[in-house]
Amino acid sequence: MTLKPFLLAALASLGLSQAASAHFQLIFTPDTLIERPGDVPLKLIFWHPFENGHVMDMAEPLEFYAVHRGEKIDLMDTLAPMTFTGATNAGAAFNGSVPVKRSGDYVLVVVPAPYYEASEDIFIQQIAKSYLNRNAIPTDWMAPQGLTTEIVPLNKPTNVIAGSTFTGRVLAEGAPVPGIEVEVEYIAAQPDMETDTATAPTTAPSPGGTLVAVTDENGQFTFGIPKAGFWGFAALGSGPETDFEGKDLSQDAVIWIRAWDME
Ligand SMILES: [Cu+2]
Repeated sequence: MTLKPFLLAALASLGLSQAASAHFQLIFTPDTLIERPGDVPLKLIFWHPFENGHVMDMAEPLEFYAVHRGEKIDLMDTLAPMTFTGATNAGAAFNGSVPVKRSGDYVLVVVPAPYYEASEDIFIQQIAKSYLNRNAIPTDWMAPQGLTTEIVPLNKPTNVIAGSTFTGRVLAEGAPVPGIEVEVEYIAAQPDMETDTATAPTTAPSPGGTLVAVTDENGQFTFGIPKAGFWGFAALGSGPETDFEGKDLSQDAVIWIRAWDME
């Protein structure tokens, strides 16, 4: 959505939610290359971070874990509810953390509870991954994590150069998903780790609406990364589950990558 604030306010006054599109499940921490071993703080937020838009209420996730050197580290015990405040509203979110001790990749995975979107009368479940790395040693990023649906990166997701491209492969139960829409998002307003609020956006969505790529016959898409920062990709309805509690379910796969400027 690229609605102007006055329009958002008008919609809000009608009691409509603004979760129409470009909503993204975040697993956020500002520093993804971990220099010192220790607990790295994480935030789980269901939000529209490109436009600093509507924050949706998250329920407690079904699963939240990291994978390091093929081993699962359960992170559910680290979760604590918090309220995250964006430009237009505040919503239920979670703080958590991951212990990063050894060199290598830490693949972060959240399987949220399905979220009920009243304006569309559907449930949305965005199964999301993001990536941390310590000491530039690659260990896990190339591997699918065996999720119901997921986007497997074909470029190292912790080190994409702005001006290059990112390619991902959308899988459902391990098989490629052709011809599916992938929405593209930028974290223009980074969450402030101390205050649980959105910082001022550094840019805004382009006027043509949501950025979209479509997967080819191998389930792959490519997007040119124009700018350093956090980019997200959401394959809409890529998962095999299509209903929940008698209503339509959009089971989406989300991946977050980190792009850098060449110095
Ligand atoms: Cu939305």
